[in-house]
Amino acid sequence: MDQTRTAVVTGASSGIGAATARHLARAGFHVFCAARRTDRIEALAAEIGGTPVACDVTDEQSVAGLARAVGDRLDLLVNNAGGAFGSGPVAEADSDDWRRTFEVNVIGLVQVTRALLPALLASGAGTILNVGSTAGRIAYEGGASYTTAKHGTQVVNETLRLELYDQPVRVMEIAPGMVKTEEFGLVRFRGDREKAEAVYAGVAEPLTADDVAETITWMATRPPHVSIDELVIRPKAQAAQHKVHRVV
Ligand code: 8X3
Repeated sequence: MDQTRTAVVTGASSGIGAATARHLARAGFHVFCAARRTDRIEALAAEIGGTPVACDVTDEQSVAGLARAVGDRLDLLVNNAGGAFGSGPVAEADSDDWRRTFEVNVIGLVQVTRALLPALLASGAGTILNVGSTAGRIAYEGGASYTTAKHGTQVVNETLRLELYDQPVRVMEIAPGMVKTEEFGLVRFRGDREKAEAVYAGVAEPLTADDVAETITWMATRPPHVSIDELVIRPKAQAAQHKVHRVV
């Protein structure tokens, strides 16, 4: 019997997702690298000996294709696909931005979880690891579509843990704070690099995607009876969302 542990990482084309795929592969997992951008996941999968799967988590048919590619058994699902779209105040809420943010951070996560749950159960000791955010713990100005959606991610996480309490699948969440990745800020600020960079201005060491990926891998490799229910990870410079040590 093939004992290689398998993992699915959504949003594997960049940032935390790509770094997590690399770290999990190093830890011995065969990783299904799922994302929309096929060129990126093909290159990543070739690099780590994984399997690329073109998948848009917001599209049910596409998610069904991911479940088919994975097959009957899966050890670990990292629901990483997410993002913030737009940064306007509630008074100027762009409904399309809000829908898009909910689609990927909440509905997409639910769709992937639902589709892969049978395979996770079949493993006998499955893990669902959702990538939330400190934005799912607090509110801040100009971020409500994202903070609201990430609160949703956190509630899905808690609900799943209750619903699966007697099943062989544990449910965990990592909630990162300030992580500097190539795309997150650019997407949020619609390509405005200056605004995206300003978030990290003067912060000596924001977290990197590797910092988060290494922690995800640690969480996922605890013995099956251990559940790291929620883990908040921030750079030391970010004592709280609004309290960031900057040297300018
Ligand atoms: C991203 C963290 O601080 O931009 O998930 O809300 S923050």
